[in-house]
Parts: sequence; C-alpha cells; structure tokens
Amino acid sequence: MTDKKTILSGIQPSGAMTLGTYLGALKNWAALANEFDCYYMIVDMHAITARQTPSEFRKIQLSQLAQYISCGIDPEKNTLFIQSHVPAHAQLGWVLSCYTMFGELMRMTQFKDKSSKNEENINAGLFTYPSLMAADILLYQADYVPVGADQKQHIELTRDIVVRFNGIYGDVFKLPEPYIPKVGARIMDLQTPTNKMSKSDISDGGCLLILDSPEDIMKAFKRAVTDSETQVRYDVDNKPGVSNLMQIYSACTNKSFGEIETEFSGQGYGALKTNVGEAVVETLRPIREEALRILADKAYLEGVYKKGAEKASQTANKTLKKVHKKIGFIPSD
Ligand code: AQP
Repeated sequence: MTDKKTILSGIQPSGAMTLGTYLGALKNWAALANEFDCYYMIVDMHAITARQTPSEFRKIQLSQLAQYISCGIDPEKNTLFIQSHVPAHAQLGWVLSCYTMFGELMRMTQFKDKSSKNEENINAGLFTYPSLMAADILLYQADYVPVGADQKQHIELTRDIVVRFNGIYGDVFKLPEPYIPKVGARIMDLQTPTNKMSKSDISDGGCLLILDSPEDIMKAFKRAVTDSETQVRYDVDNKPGVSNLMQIYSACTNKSFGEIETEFSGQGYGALKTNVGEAVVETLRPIREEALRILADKAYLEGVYKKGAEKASQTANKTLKKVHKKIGFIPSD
C-alpha cells in the first residue's frame, strides 16, 4: 500500500498512435510515476465498439504496449495492462450499466459523433461505453484521470454514477477528477490545422505516427499547411497552421512562443518547417528505436502485460468484491 494518489488512463488500440498522442498524453504520463500510483491500460474492449481486423488488432496492441514503454512509462514503476486481461472490467461494467440511465447515455456527444460517422454499426457497446469507462476508473479508486476534452463528459457521468451508487450503498467508490496536465499540448493535423491530429484519421498526410521514419516526418513537415503571410507568429485563430508548428516545436524543445518568434524572425516558413521537422525527428528517434527493439522481444512484452494484469487484478478484484457484497450478490468463495 502507498499513500500516493492513483491515476488511471488508457488508449484504444484503434490505430497507430500519433505525435499528438505522444505530446498530448504519453509524455505527460511518463512524468507522473514518482508522484502517483499509475495504471495505464490498452483498452481493447472499448476498441471493439468499432470493427477491428483481428490480426492487425493484435499487432496494434503489442506495438502500443512497446510504445508506452519506449515513451518512458516504466513497467517497473507503473502498472501496464490490457483491459480484457482483467475480467473485473466487464463484470463491473455490467453492474454500472444498471446504475447508468438511458437518458444520460443519450446525451453523450461522443456517442452522437461516433454513431453519425458509422451509421452501419451503431452497436449497443458504443452506447454503453461510458458505463464500462466508469468501471475502468472506479475499479482502481482512481483520484485522477488524464483525458482529452472529448472524454471530459464521460468523467462527469462517472462522477454522477459514483454519487448515485454511493448514495444507495455508502462510501464504495472514490469520486474521480479529470487530470489536466500543467503543460498540455493539443496537436493539430498538419494538413487541416483546425482539426485535432487523430489516429482514426491518418489518410491525408496531416497525421504523424510515433513510429514514422525520419524521412516521412521531414516530408510531412515540408508539406504542412501554413498561410499566405510570411511572419512566424502565434495566433491560433488567424494562423492555425503556423501556430500548430510552433506548438509542436515548443513541446519538443521547451522553447516559449516568444523565443520561437524571435528565432525565426525574418526567415519565413521554410526554415520553421525544417527546424520543427528536425526537432520532431530527434524527439521521436530514440522512442522509435526503443519501441522497435522491444517489439522484437515478444517474451518480454508478454511478461510485462501478464505481470501488469496480475497487479491490476489484485486492486480491481478488491473493489469488485465490495460492490458485489453491497448489491447483494452471493460470494462464490
Ligand atoms: N492531437 C492530439 N493532441 C493532444 N493530445 C492528443 N491525444 C490524442 N490526440 C491528441 C491524447 O491522447 C490520449 C488518447 O487519445 P485518443 O485515443 O482519443 O486518440 P485519438 O487519436 O484522438 O483517437 P480517435 O481518433 O478519437 O480514435 P478512437 O476514439 O477510435 O481511438 C488522450 O489523452 C488524448 O487527449
């Protein structure tokens, strides 16, 4: 037992992770291990709310785990696991779906967005996704959940479920809060800089993957959309492309926007694009090399996810047992 606060987060293995995933999530996660007790999942159960190709799906999951580690999330200091390896998620997910109202789920904007984009597969799992997400969080009595803006509504719903459940059965679940990192980068698509760089939208060359080669990274930055001026200036509303390049450069070099404006003063966008590309190449190079090395060692990866599931199960099963007792299930042991 530690008296550290608990953090839990996860990423769907629904595609290869992007530069946005690294700068907006993984880099921050890696920095939290000393201060918090951290659980990071690969949320395979959530990912099947969209159709996955089984062989590709397995590959993405292993690659994601290798990248978690190569991005600095040390499996000795963090609990890294695959969601379906801890059956308590499915078990508590069902229980919580009975404490989540139909009307609440109807209001979830992510359900509306995802179902409108995929009209031929609006399945019940997509609809009840927030109950499973609540279970993910509550099983570990997480204090904080690092999430992007698109998941904040789900955290709010989780909190409503906690209040409802605890109101009936007493103090069972801890009330979680969204975790907003002190330094958070929101990385936009290089071709459509008004849209977030996203792993489910990688077709147009605007999205960079953590595992992309240096050549591909440089090519993507050379083609990045800017604007018709020449001045390097941070102005998200009027210069989204240039501002995004500055955001990426700042995240990779720790330079402030003011310093970047001075550095490229009078130089035009060509120099900015080349320098940002090079900074990204150097940031991702060790991560990519380490991920590829880890990925080749299947026995090591298997050891990591098995040990992670064991450790996660210990915590999760304790909560599940308590819940079952409270609601009147007869214990099986
Ligand atoms: N572009 C980004 N900038 C900053 N942070 C980002 N994150 C993702 N993209 C960026 C953060 O990474 C974590 C995982 O997010 P995600 O799984 O929702 O990634 P995604 O690429 O945005 O995925 P999609 O496209 O929505 O596809 P699905 O839903 O199918 O996985 C989060 O912490 C997020 O903030």
